[in-house]
Amino acid sequence: MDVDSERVPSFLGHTLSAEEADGLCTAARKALAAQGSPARPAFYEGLKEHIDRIPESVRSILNEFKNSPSLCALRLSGVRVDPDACGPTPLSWQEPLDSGRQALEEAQLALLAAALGEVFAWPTIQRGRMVQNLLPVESDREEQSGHGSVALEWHTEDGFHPDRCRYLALLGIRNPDRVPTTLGTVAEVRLTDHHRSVLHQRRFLIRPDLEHLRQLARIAPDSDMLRRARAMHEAPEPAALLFGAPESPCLRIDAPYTTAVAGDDEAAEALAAIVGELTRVQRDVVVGQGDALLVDNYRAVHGRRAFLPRFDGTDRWLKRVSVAAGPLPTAPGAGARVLAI
Ligand SMILES: O=C(O)CCC(=O)C(=O)O
Ligand SMILES: [Fe+2]
Repeated sequence: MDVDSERVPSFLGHTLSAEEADGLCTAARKALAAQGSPARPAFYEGLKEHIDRIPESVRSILNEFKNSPSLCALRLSGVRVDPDACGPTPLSWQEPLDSGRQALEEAQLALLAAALGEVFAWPTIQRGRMVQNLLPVESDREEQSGHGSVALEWHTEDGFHPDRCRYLALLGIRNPDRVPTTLGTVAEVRLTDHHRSVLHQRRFLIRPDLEHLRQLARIAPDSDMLRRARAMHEAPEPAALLFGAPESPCLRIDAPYTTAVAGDDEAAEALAAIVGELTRVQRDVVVGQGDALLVDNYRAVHGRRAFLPRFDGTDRWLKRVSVAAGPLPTAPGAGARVLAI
């Protein structure tokens, strides 16, 4: 798909004018000077005056997306990204990425994301860094994660968790082979009334993806969080896959980790139907250098095509931020933006 300047019901694309791009970049520069690194939670406290510096025309597109009853993704192209200044693509996310070389790019993404809601992170993903790095890691080639290079099956981000993000924001630093992100939206699936009604009932299990469990076992082996995450894995609470208004429902599903409750054949059939439909309507969106892709994680699932990584510093590299639509579930104060699993 090419969403540039094209208006279809579910997707909106806009290429920033030079003036808009400069305006966003200037706002980000000022935010950086005042708020410190966008990798840290403190950046996002008292950010409103900086969000208000995003050019009015861009803020109005962000608001259109946020308030729309049907849009599931917005791509803003032409964000000022300087891949040379950012440096070579790191070979792993553990590499020290806090040199500030990508701070301006991260701050632009952070401002766009913060215009949609509250930015947060998980302690189990890249040690709670607020802006994560998506890049292929050699030892993770086969993983179903942002570090793999096999096809990443479509999923709701953190679909297993009640506090999953409402929006996912990506920014392309480089993507030389134009490897697409995939998107599918609930608005486009065709289902029978019977399947729809089954999907609205708590007859499905969505288990946490293993990255959370792996990281928790490493960073907090004796924690309540690990016990909770294991319980979510071993005995997940049945959940509905469709929720909200029946005529325009929202969706939560994670293809590799979702099953029907044991013995519920009707639920298994409805699950197969929606999986098939989401695959049918799935489309490719390239997040290239300077493209920001904002995904409504309640309306769309996403994934990534397989690709051949090079591991030579020139690989695909995206930045990612998670956003809650409303107030965060944690009490305000230090640490509130790193949610408990
Ligand atoms: O690499 C991509 O395009 C998407 C990766 C992904 O699923 C994510 O960032 O949550
Ligand atoms: Fe994802």
